[in-house]
Amino acid sequence: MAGILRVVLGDQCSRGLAALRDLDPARDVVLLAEVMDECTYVRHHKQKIVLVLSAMRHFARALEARGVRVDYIRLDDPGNTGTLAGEVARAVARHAPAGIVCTFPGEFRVLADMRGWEAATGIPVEIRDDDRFLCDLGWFRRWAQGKGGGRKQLRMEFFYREMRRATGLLMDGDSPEGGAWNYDAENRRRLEPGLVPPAPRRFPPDAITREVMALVEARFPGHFGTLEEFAWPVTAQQAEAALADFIAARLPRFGDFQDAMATGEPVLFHALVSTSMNAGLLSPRACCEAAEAAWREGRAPLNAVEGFIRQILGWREYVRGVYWLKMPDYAGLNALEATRPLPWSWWSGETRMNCIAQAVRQTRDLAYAHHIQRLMVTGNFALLAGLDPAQVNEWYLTVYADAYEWVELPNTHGMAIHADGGVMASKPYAASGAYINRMSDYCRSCAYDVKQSTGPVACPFNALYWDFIARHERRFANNPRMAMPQQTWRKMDPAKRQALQDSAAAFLAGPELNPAPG
Ligand code: FAD
Ligand code: DLZ
Ligand code: SF4
Repeated sequence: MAGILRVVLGDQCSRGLAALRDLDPARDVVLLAEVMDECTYVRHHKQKIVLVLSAMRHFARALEARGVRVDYIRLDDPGNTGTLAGEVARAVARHAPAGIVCTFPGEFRVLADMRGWEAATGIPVEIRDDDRFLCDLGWFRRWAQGKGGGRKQLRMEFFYREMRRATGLLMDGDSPEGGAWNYDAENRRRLEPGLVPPAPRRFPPDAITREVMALVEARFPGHFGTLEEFAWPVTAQQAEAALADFIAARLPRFGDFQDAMATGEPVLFHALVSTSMNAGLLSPRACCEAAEAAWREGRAPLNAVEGFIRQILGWREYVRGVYWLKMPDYAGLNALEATRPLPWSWWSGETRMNCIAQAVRQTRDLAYAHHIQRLMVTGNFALLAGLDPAQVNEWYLTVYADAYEWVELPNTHGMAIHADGGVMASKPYAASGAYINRMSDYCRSCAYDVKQSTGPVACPFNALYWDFIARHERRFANNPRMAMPQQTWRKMDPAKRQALQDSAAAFLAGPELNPAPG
């Protein structure tokens, strides 16, 4: 062939992918390989495997329809080596290319593998920057280092403002539209009774997806999750339709109810675009531009549009920057010395804590939970109960259809459980049951009483919260953002403090924390 072998990974199903640019259809071959290693490096939720393999199969078809030669390896093809490196080596033997071109991957593990391909095959390997993101990693590194040679703490809010300036999104010259950078203060409403969020558009499985579903049920029967409700976009066209549905139906109220949680409402006014963006089916810029256009045309208010753009232009880019800046050491940090094993209820959904049960069951059925469920329900519980960061990270990487390490790890390890000691957030997002009660209706049908702090029926979050403050008193002594709860704790009656710590200890030793079934 003596053309180029262009390797495309499962989360790189993007028409404008760097590795596909300058493709010569007469000489080049695109390799897409379904491999066991990528399906099992964590025991992914069944919906995530279906989503990725189906997206790959659809993408291959779309390339072929444009006259591109695709070498597509199916999971059950005879001779499949089960690894990306193995499939690249086999493809080199088949096609004898002059070179290999690929795109910077989303996980450190895969980058390390890719860097070995040249030595393994004897063919030059070019790893191109992944320019599907709005922030270049080199730019982020320079920003993080700071102009004066070292910023003490990275802060998303400052990064976000730079990104607004750099992209011109929601800008009026040099100033932010509306006069403020951030309208979060307006975005904290609880779902009002009688307000029913519009049902999001679903994308029922076509023949290709159904074939992958059968494969996944047969090959990964023990993986977490169900497939019955699979309705994720698996093509760029579907992903664009999902975005359009969000912009028209849910964006106008996205801001108001961004932090709300409600029984039987897994999506509320959220966008459901992370799976598509992360798999490469939808561009982050297109999401931001569609939201901005809705505001300019009077179809959505500024607090909603700014909030949505901040999540993508700010948080999504920021966590990727932090991941590549801090890896590989980042994953091993355990600043709060947490060691407790993950409770079995995080797999079974069988717990008397209604908020956790809601989050886990919907995660099992949809491979989705929205941000506040991930952060303030399961994340907060993991933080307060001192769950082992490695197990918590693996759980989040396993159970969500949008989970790839570059985005999952900083959110879990940093934002939710503070295992990174404050790289991502200046204080831990620790909260008692009162927060969950304020933002949801979960407590109304819970076996525990959110108003009680001690005793067997007290909401576990309450005693755990104070126990967390007490346990880490010394660590956060100089953190001004933790001064208030620490003062309250110190001023508390010693008998009350003891009762709270006894309650927390009893709960932590009880059946809810059982790490095994039964
Ligand atoms: P919306 O709420 O509608 O937000 C719009 C978009 O903004 C999202 O699609 C997403 O691309 C982006 N976004 C919002 N918040 C974040 C954030 N903190 N980091 C990165 N992007 C963000 N997101 C993932 O894509 N993959 C993950 O594996 C993941 N793991 C998480 C783990 C924890 C503990 C927490 C607290 C958050 C995690 N997030 C993750 C971020 C966020 O929860 C999801 O992006 C969001 O819930 C996806 O649903 P949506 O598309 O409906 O988002
Ligand atoms: C997530 C995933 C899965 C389940 N399967 C494959 C696969 O069979 N082949 C492939 O190329 N990619 C797959 N992926 C996506 C990769 O895991 C992803 O590219 C890396 O985690 C880097 O983000
Ligand atoms: Fe969760 Fe506590 Fe409310 Fe129950 S009472 S739903 S455990 S916050």
